[in-house]
Amino acid sequence: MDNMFEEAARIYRDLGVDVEKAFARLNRIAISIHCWQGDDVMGFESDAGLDGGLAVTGNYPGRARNPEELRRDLDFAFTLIPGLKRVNLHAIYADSGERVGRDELTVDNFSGWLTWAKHHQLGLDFNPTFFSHPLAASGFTLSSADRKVREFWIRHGIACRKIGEAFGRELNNCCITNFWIPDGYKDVPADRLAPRERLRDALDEIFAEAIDPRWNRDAVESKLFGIGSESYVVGSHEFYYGYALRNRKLLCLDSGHFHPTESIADKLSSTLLFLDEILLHVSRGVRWDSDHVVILNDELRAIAEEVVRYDFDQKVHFGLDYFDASINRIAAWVIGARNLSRALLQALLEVPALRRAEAEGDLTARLALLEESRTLPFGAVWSEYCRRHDCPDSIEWLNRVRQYEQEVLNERK
Ligand code: RNT
Ligand code: ZN
Repeated sequence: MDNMFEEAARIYRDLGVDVEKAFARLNRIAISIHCWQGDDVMGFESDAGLDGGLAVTGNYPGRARNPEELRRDLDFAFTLIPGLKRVNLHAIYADSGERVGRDELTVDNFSGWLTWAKHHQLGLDFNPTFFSHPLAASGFTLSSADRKVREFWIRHGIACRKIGEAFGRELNNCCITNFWIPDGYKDVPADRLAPRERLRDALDEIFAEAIDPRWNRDAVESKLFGIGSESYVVGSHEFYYGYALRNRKLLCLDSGHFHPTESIADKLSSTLLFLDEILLHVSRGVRWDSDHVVILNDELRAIAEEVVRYDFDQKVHFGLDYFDASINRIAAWVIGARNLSRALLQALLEVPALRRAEAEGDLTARLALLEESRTLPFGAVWSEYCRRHDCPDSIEWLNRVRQYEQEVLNERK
């Protein structure tokens, strides 16, 4: 412990904040790291490009090309990210067993990941992949008017829940299986209802079998629009909020999937009055892109504050979801994950006087305290948290990434 930390802890203590308690609580909040930042959402299934309205721009060298490289990169990134981590996989990252169609995947196709996760004591989360596939080329999957197409994707959804269940059971750590589909229209639809009815019915089929919630829980993710689905997205927010409520699913809120000034932080205190749990895809929208690397901005801080203030730690699951190929991909993981962790720690250090002022109706003091607390010695506390997790406590981490880039990434030609 250095003097700066001790002094900082004293300053917080005088304001009624227990730094050790904040550390202990942060240690229990897991961040699910999205494997797809490591390879530009390519997966290992085929060389076909990414679609579904998702686009990764940039051609920074060193993309992971196979499971071994991806896991090695994750292993390395994890040494630079303090705190509890999980790993979020997509169905296109199958790494073992016989090559089968997506509708026939089983946990055997993920045994490499499972062995790795066991070895590192990591929880796994999962996602069916409803894009980058010939049967998604029409732009419609679960809501397709073509029964054959729909049924293929229903089988895929069912297969993925079983994989999630097996992950949960094998790792003794509940897997969250998240459903996002790209379905929508570029231009003004003449029928908004029928695709939504088909999607509802398809989801009902996928979720028909009850799975022990100790091992797998399902989440559904909405989106406002995508590239090529600017006018209409079947799985809108209202659609999935309604679906999740009625069917007791997790609602997945992606911070890039709403109107630019709309905050998902504000949605937690409403939706969690009625839903049991929420999955967050922590991301950053910039104009038409929903997936920029997460920075420590007001939105991120607000999300963390809302979770921490009402003790939603067990009800809200944190996952990252962004992809950037214009900078070092490992640095992108590290920057986003450290920022989420930082935002959580900041929220945990909120001075109690802030809420007290509001409760007493002193809105002047509320604003004054809010602004004064921005310059409290947070940096020293964050550094200490990193040190306790054997992580670099400063920009030093970037030197390690540079070295890894030279020794490992630049060899991938
Ligand atoms: C797409 C959704 C979805 C994907 C991942 C790859 O807009 O955010 O979560 O980013 O499944
Ligand atoms: Zn998402």
